[in-house]
Formats: sequence, C-alpha cells, structure tokens
Amino acid sequence: MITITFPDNSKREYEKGVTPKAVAKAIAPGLAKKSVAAKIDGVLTELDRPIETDASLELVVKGTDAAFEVLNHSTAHLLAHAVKRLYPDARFGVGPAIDEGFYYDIKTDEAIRDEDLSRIEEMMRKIAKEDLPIKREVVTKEEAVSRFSADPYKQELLQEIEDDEITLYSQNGFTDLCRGGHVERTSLIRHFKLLSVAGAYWRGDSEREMLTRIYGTSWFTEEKLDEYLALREERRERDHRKLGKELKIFLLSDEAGQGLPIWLPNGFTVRRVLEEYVQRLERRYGYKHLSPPILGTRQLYETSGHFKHYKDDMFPLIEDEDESYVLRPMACPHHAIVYKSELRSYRDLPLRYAEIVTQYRYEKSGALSGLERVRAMTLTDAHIFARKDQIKHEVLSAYGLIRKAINDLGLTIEYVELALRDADKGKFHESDELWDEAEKVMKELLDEERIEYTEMKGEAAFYGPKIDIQVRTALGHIITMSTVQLDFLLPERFDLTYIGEDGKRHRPVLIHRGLISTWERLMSILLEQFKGAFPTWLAPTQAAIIPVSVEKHLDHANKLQGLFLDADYRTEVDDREEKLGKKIRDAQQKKIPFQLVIGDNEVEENTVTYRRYGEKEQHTVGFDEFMELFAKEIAQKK
Ligand code: TSB
Ligand code: ZN
Repeated sequence: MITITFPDNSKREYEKGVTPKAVAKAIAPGLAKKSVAAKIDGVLTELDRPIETDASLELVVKGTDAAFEVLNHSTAHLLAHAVKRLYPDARFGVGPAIDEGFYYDIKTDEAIRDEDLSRIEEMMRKIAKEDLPIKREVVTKEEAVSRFSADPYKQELLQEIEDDEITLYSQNGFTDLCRGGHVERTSLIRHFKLLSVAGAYWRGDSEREMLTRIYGTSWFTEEKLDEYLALREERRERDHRKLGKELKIFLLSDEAGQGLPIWLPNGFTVRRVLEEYVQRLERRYGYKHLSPPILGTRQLYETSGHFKHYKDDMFPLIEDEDESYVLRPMACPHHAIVYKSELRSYRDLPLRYAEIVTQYRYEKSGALSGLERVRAMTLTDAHIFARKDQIKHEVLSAYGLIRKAINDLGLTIEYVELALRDADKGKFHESDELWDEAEKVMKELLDEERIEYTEMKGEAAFYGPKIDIQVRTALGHIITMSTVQLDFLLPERFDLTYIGEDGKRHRPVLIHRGLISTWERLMSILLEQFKGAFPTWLAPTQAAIIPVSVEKHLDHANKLQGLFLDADYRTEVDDREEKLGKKIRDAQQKKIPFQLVIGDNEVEENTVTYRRYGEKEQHTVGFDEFMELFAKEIAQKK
C-alpha cells in the first residue's frame, strides 16, 4: 500500500500502482470526469500514470489555469501531428501552451500561410475524432537522439537536456519530445481554433533560421471558445493602432522613424484640447509653466546623473569638435537650472514648475508598441521644489490632481504601485541614506492616507522611489499612467538651496510628477477606452452639419457653421452631392458625436434635427436650445 497526501493535507491509503483517475473515481463520482490531468509531487502528468510510491496528488480540474495549459499543450501536439500528415517534410521546433492558447514553430519546404489554416484545422479535427490514446514513454537520451535523427531542432533541444531520462509523448504516428502532461485521448480536444501565422526565429535568434509559428487556442466548451473569439474581435476593434489609422489620429511610418509618430490633424486637435485642459487645471493648482529647448549640454546631464544611470535610454550624443549635446530624455535638469537661477527663501517654496515637455528616449525597438511606447513623446510633467515639511502636502496634492484628471477623462485608477530600488548597482544612485529616507517617507505617507499599494522592487527611478498610478482600460489592459516621485538626489547634485527661517542654507526636495502620462500613451488609452468615439469635449469634430440637399440647404448649413466656429466649436459641413443616408453613415463611421440634419423645416423654423453617435432617435430643437445643450455637454465633459 502507498499513502497519498491531498492538497488539504488529508491522507489516504491506496494499492501501489493506482492511477490518479482511479483515485478521483474513488473520492467522488464525477470527479474523474472533471479532471484533466494530475500533479504528482508537484509534477504535471497524466491521469493514467501509475503512482508507485508515497506521493502528494493534486487533481487538475477543468476551469483552472493548469487544466487550460494541459489542454492547449495537447492541442499544440495535435497541430503538429496534423501538419506532419499534410507536410511530411515538416521539422518541429517548440510548441508550448501560452496565456491564451498555444503555438508551434514549424519548418516546412512549402510555406504555410493564413489560407492554409482551415485545411490544417480540418486535419486536426480528423485526428481528434480518431480518438487516439496519448501515451507517455520514458527513454534514454541515446534512444531519443536516434528517434529524432531526422529533426535537427529536436536534436538541438535534446543536446541541452542534462537528464538521461527523456519523456516522449506519442499518439499513433506522431511522437514529440515533451515534459507533459497531456489529456488522455485526442478526442478530448474539441473546441479549438487556429488563429494566425507569423515568422519566428529559431530560439529567438535573428542570426538563425526563420520558422513558421502557428498560433491557436483551445477550450473545454464551445461557449468558452466563442466567448474568447468574441473578446479577440473586440480587442481588434479597439486596437488603438487600427482606430488611430481609421480616424486619422496619428501616423507611424518606418520612413519617418520607428517610434516617432506624426500627429495628424484629428489627433492634434484632441491633443490641443487636452493641453488647454491640463494647463488650466495646473494654474488652478498653483503651477507655473516653463518652456526649455529640446537640447541641453552634456554637462547638464552629467551633473544630474542621467549620463551615468540613464544613458541606455538616451539617444546618442550630438557631437561637434568641442561641443556635445543631449536630446532631452527628461525635463528635470532644466527645471533644476531654473530653480537655481535665483536666490530662494523658505517663503518661496513650494515652487511648482510644470511643462508639457517633448522628450526623446531610445527605447529598444522590440519594446515599441503603437503609441503606447514610443521614442518621441510629450509628457504632462512637473517638478515641485519643496521644504521637507511640505513633502506630504505636496505629494498628496499632486495625487489629488492626478485623481481629478483621470476621473475627468472617464478612466479609473486600478491600483497604485510603490516602486522601490533593489540591489542593481548601475540602475540607482548610491547613497543608501537618501534612499532609505525617501522610501520611508513615501511608505508612511501612503499608509497614513490609507492608500493601498503594491511594492515593486527594482522599479524605482534612478533618483528615487515612485508612486506609479495604473489605469485599466475597457479591455482590461493595465497601463502606467501617472507618477509621483520623491527625489533627494538631484537637489544635491545641482547644489540647490534655499534660505530658511533661521537665515541658514537648506536643501529643498524635488517631487517629479507625471499627470496623465504622455500624449502618445494617453491617446492609446483613450482610443481603446472609447473605441474611438471620443466624448464631445474631446472629439476632433464635435458635430457634422448635413444639408439634405446641397442646392437648397447648403447656405443655411454654412451660416450655422459660422455661428459654431464663432462660439469656438469644432463642426464641419458635409457639402458633398451625396445621398443623405450616405452622409449620415459617413459621419457615423468617423464617430462624430452629433449629426445635425438641415432640411426645409429646419431652415424655415431655424431648428436643427440632431442625432447622437450610436443612437437611432432624432430630436428636433430650436438652434439656441441645441447650442445650450452642446455647451452643457462639453462643460460637463460627458
Ligand atoms: C515625471 N522625470 C520624471 C517626470 O518628472 C519621468 O520622466 N518619469 S518617467 O520616466 O516615469 O516617465 C513619466 C511617464 O511617461 C510614465 O509614467 C509613462 O506614463 C510615460 N512614458 C514613459 N516612457 C514612455 C514611452 N516610451 N512612451 C510613451 N510614454 C512613456
Ligand atoms: Zn522629472
């Protein structure tokens, strides 16, 4: 007899050689059906694996991540098996389960394209129906090497395994090198779909061969599969790169440079509205605005420490014979220079300098992603110079301002991170004393205010700890939006001082604040959040004025347009000789918040007939009444 220990620490005796499946059946009727695989002593394996010694056992049941992984891993084998039948020359790289499914890297003489996926999928269904048992086998390394003699990629993988025992999984006619676990039979794989094809370098090394990576996803029920496919479609619809192109918000072109977006008129309009909004808000919160140039001397960034700790993120120096310049990666050094340009007294503090700063960071090309991570970006930045006794007030006030702005934009804070340093020497400045003090102040302040946070070791800025504010978009995508950072270093490096009440010199502290991220990242978030349908206060075009007949109603439409422009609204007249239906559809496609239709009645009675984006009903109201409604909606940022 052997003793099996369960996750709740209960123990039971079984015959030697009992399988997890038999154990499941003995525990409860139905449990075996729900189980997909098992973990024996923590190692994922099959339900029919005999247990020979005392062990711990956890059944992997449907609905858990582990079960999803097992199913998807098995589906990856099924994919490879189908490819092998259709392309007998195929050689195989790796085929793991991933977050939302699986992939397999494959080399075939004849290229596999998107069009081929349905054929492969059909073959997968056929093999699944054949109901082949999936069998585990343990062989010596030597044996494995000879079994895979025709497959150079598997050979290479085998060379790297140190163990002499190799596990193989076979399903009549197809064998793969694999750690397991798998479902018991191919017929248990039923609800799957192949999704896409991409190129992938062998071992991720661009010097080596390019294989074909086929992605797919596999679920336990048809409903779950459908749900997932609908989510994918929704994501595609909301993808800011797709929306940014359709709505002419921005342009990314390799000719202009990777990660160097061009703002198109529509996007630039939204950006200007936001810029006015931010600057007005900042004035109310006691900030003053600065505007330094985009270059600074090398010396400036030597002094700040950027050159030492942040060089990898900076564009290469711009150098002449005896001068060298840095393309600004951050605004802080210039703001420190401004602080230093006058004698400061304790009564001058806090000094809050804001800047909507265009800065350049040499992000790795692999990290660039649409507008979310770019190399040229404009940040809603500020630097607050304060006395130590003002830290708490200033950090909280910055946090309050951030909350207001995020709320005005229709977003919500998901959670707050406190980014601290770790032992990585090159990344952070060396003074333990300054670090300890700054981290302590930040923790105390968050605790006192009962702001919950997650500590993130190693994520601090080189000059100090950060409070990073994360937002969640409509699709559940979590992004760092705002930041408040406490810095004792830069004031020291720039030798910043103020004259205290005691007549002596004191060191101020520096609080860095990013309000609503960069316009680039913010735009990526807003596009995804609103699916491109901006609220009226932000929309590039707030209303489309549509004359029913160009001949009869254009004059009146133009007259209204003049009134809207005078009142500083963003409207446009559709003066094309098109059918009314088409004009309305086009306005709808551009996601313009209001369509105003002008026909005989509207001209005669000075009314407008409006319809909101995405709504069916139309309403006819007097022009003045519409203006009021419009103004109210914009003021309320709805
Ligand atoms: C807040 N010196 C501070 C500033 O005073 C600073 O630059 N901090 S930062 O490095 O954390 O960047 C501020 C914000 O810029 C981040 O919170 C993030 O929202 C945004 N950001 C950073 N890198 C990129 C990038 N490559 N593309 C788009 N936005 C970015
Ligand atoms: Zn800064």
